[in-house]
Amino acid sequence: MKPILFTFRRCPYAIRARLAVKVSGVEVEMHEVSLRNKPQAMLDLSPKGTVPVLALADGAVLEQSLDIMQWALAHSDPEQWLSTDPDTMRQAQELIAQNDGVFKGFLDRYKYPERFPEYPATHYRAQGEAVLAQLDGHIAARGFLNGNKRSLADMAIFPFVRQFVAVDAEWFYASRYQSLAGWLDGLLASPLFQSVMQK
Ligand SMILES: N[C@@H](CCC(=O)N[C@@H](CS)C(=O)NCC(=O)O)C(=O)O
Repeated sequence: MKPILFTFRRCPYAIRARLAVKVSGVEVEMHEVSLRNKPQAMLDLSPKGTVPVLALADGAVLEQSLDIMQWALAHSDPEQWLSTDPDTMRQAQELIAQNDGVFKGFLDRYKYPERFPEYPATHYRAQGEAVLAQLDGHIAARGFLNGNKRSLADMAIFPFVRQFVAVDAEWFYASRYQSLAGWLDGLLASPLFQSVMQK
């Protein structure tokens, strides 16, 4: 029996999991779910009710996108998204923690300012922009977030930058974050991303 990946096409956490699964070549069965009507089979395996969830043949369940990435790359990591250098991996983990923590918070507020009426959307955009500026600096210096080729940090983070940009693409592409824009465009145009977004 193949592992089952419960996923939602547009979810950035699910996208990062699908990217790692795809690059690894591990075969899984994809189950696209409706977040409004989550399948009972998924909730039985993972009551917290978020995607992605990976159900393995031995009964183990992975309920965090980063764990699914690690699981897939442990099977096969043909592009060496994981580095053998501890400093590089630590830096990747810091960037991802910042993304999943503060940046995701700013992203939610910028995307749904009506839910956070204390400030206008531009306030939340400015908060997120500080993170964009940092990422832009890394990419300007190295080519990618954590080195000179795409690796774990890029693949875990760009689905979230994609969402941030989508709120006001005109603003983003007119901004001074041109290294970040080139990085994002390259990853969005990649056959790997295209393949995991197919309907
Ligand atoms: N920490 C989790 C977060 C996953 C998450 O929050 N996914 C969202 C969709 S992008 C979700 O399933 N939310 C539940 C809902 O909308 O009902 C992970 O890394 O997998």
